[in-house]
Amino acid sequence: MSAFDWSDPFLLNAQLSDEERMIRDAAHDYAQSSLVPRVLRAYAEEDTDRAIFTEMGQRGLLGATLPEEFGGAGASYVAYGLIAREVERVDSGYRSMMSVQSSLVMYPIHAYGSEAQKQKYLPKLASGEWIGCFGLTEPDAGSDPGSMRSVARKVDGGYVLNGTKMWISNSPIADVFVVWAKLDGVIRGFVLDKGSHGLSAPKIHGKLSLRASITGEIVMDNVEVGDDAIFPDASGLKGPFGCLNRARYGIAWGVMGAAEDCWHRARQYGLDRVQFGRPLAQTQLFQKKLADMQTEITLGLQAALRVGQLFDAGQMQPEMISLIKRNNCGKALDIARHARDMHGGNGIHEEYHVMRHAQNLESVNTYEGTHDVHALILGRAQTGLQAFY
Ligand code: TGC
Ligand code: FAD
Repeated sequence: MSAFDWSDPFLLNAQLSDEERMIRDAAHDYAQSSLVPRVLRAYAEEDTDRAIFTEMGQRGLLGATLPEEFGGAGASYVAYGLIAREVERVDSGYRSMMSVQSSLVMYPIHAYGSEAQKQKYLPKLASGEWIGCFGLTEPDAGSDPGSMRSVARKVDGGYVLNGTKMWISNSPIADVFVVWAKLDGVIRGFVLDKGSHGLSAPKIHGKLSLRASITGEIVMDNVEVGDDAIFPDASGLKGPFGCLNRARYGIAWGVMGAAEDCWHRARQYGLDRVQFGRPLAQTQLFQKKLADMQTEITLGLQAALRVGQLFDAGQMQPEMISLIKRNNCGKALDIARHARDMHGGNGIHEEYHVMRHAQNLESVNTYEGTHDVHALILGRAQTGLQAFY
């Protein structure tokens, strides 16, 4: 029997298939060799490098679960989660870029799009040549997307769209815009091309979180599109929610990667830093914090793996994803804040990375359904009573 592995207590690695381990290792190597050297400057200067999309595309990290005929890798949902974990181990913003492209843009085009839409968009999104964004949230419709004001109006040969989307990852550099708007009162999905008359995507400045990932608005001012821009197979809120299920699932894995980075850094710092004549890691309080981190990360990863396996077996239910998205984000944020504290003054410096993770995780705890909104989803599921309004 092998010795206890403090960094993998429940032998997660042994529960993966060879292919999943291979994809995980490819993502790990890419993230460590190409993203780590960039992240401090990108975060400090709020600079999103477009080349990251093509690099990820070359390595099969975009739309990995989609079939190979559309540029995907035909990978399992477990493998997709492992990619998110490795990318977010470096920075949540980089995982954001990857997961918006994969789950919120490529997935709906594949699941709800026409054959022509799939042929036109998916290969270029898979290669990273084109960048996508997903517009659901509006200035007055965040947790309650059903109250959106964006509208589509049917005209001869197409549609005219009006409305404003807010807090949209990737939008200022996007080539492809998946947007949701009401057509005769029913939410429908549209795919718009950059450069369409009346379509703009101003950057949101001044973010103190997710600074390596660009965020903007989407402004639609009488944008005219053809009949071929609507998704034929999505109607109602379950269209966007189908995409969110996938992105939220990836986040549950991703935040555990960020948390692991904080945990490992806190452990090493405690071993290296001597106060009162002994390493900080030799104090009871420090060890208790490390034990809490190890416990929550081990449980969170095991839960994400279980939901991934159910996803791959066709048995995923959205409430399972609410449970792990909520729990893993909350735990990761707590771990990052503790890791910052355990680094003392050094913890506020960029070179120690933990404060950047903590700042990022504030956003991740909020987007894709806030911590409390997922509590209400789970509360509704077990009481049959909806408490949103
Ligand atoms: P509700 O009555 O619950 O549902 C309306 C219709 O949708 C169906 N549905 C789902 N379908 C599939 N998967 C799910 N998870 C689903 N949840 C609901 C439902 O069955 C129903 O279908 P039908 O046929 O009966 O019409 O709708 P509600 O308006 O009461 O919803 C309430 C609530 C709070 C659950 C929901 O609105 C919610 O989840 N709010 C959070 C909003 C959110 O997550 N926004 C995310 C925006 S995208 C983003 O943040 C990207 S960040 C990306 C990054 O950078 O990584
Ligand atoms: P609100 O809904 O106004 O919530 C504010 C507070 O009220 C929260 O604490 C919430 O939990 C609480 N609250 C809300 N309703 C209730 C209730 N019924 N009961 C109790 N408490 C409640 N959206 C996209 O569409 N695409 C994107 O790519 C995207 N990227 C994002 C990137 C970043 C960096 C950020 C910060 C956000 C992004 N979002 C995106 C938007 C994100 O999904 C929303 O911010 C999120 O859904 C919350 O909506 P809100 O900000 O309007 O907050």
